[in-house]
Amino acid sequence: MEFSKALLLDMLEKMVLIRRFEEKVYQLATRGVVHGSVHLCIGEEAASVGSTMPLEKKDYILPTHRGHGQGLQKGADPNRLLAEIVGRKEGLCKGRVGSMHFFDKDNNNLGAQGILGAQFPIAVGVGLAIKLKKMDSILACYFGDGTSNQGTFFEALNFADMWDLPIIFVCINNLYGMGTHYEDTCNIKVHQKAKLYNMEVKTADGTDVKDVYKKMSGLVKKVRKERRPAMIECYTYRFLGHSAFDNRPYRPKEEVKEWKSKDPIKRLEAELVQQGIKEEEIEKIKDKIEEIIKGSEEFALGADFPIFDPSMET
Ligand SMILES: Cc1ncc(C[n+]2csc(CCOP(=O)(O)OP(=O)(O)O)c2C)c(N)n1
Ligand SMILES: [Mg+2]
Repeated sequence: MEFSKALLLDMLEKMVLIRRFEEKVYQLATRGVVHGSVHLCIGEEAASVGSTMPLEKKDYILPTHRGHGQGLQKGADPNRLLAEIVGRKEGLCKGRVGSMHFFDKDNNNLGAQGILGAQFPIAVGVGLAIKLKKMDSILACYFGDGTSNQGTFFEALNFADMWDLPIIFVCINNLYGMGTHYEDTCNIKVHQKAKLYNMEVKTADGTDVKDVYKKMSGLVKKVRKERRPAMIECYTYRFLGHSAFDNRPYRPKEEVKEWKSKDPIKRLEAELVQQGIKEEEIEKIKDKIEEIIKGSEEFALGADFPIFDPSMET
């Protein structure tokens, strides 16, 4: 697959947007401005962008509880997403649900679940609805490595296979479920579980946006045409803790060092420079994102809380 300069720069811009957005959320969370739990995807940007970019607007996603990146890439307005995370009425869901449960109707983002594995029966329902309505859309159902141990995963794989549902199961494998390494929970690799259910399965280097994009694009094309399920497992790493307030003592320093050396943004930047793209061009992208994040912070923190909105009183 050929990657044009324009596409690579677009991928970089999207990844930098997610990184800077998440850093802002982290800063606001540590200042006590974000209420409730918040799960950040810093380090996982290539997996979010590479897997969501090949989808079209008409396609649906069910993101994970760590889903800001997937939501932004599916088209969420950063101003309204940040406003939602800080609980303001200008937020995507009027400030009523916050970080973990936001949905974005305009971009066919059906929202994340706080109960791990609850997205799987929903995915079967959405996939069946797409099929019965004879729509051309497909669904990307995101989940983490830890979530693949839930019984609902196997039920959904079975229904998707039996009923020929157009679902791509997208595993964001960041090695850990909270503080527990995946290998301490299961001897079977996540994608091998899906193989049992007769579907096309791919694995991708989740720190390489091009690899994820290429493999996901192939699956999107196939699932859209053949109306059968598929799965992709993206190997990646979250640089921060499980939630904004986890100091991650359970992770060996060497492991962290190794994965940070594969930082997906630095990796793409290095490749772009090698291809002759000037550093100033990359800096221009970063400056643009800086302005967007500054604007989002002003927008979100300047908005009202829903409780002060008289129109919402009963
Ligand atoms: C049914 C259920 N059990 C436990 C939890 C608590 N919990 C929240 S996130 C999480 C770990 C999820 O790990 P994984 O699926 O790998 O996703 P990641 O957090 O790594 O992105 C756990 C155990 C929950 N929300 N729901
Ligand atoms: Mg995980």
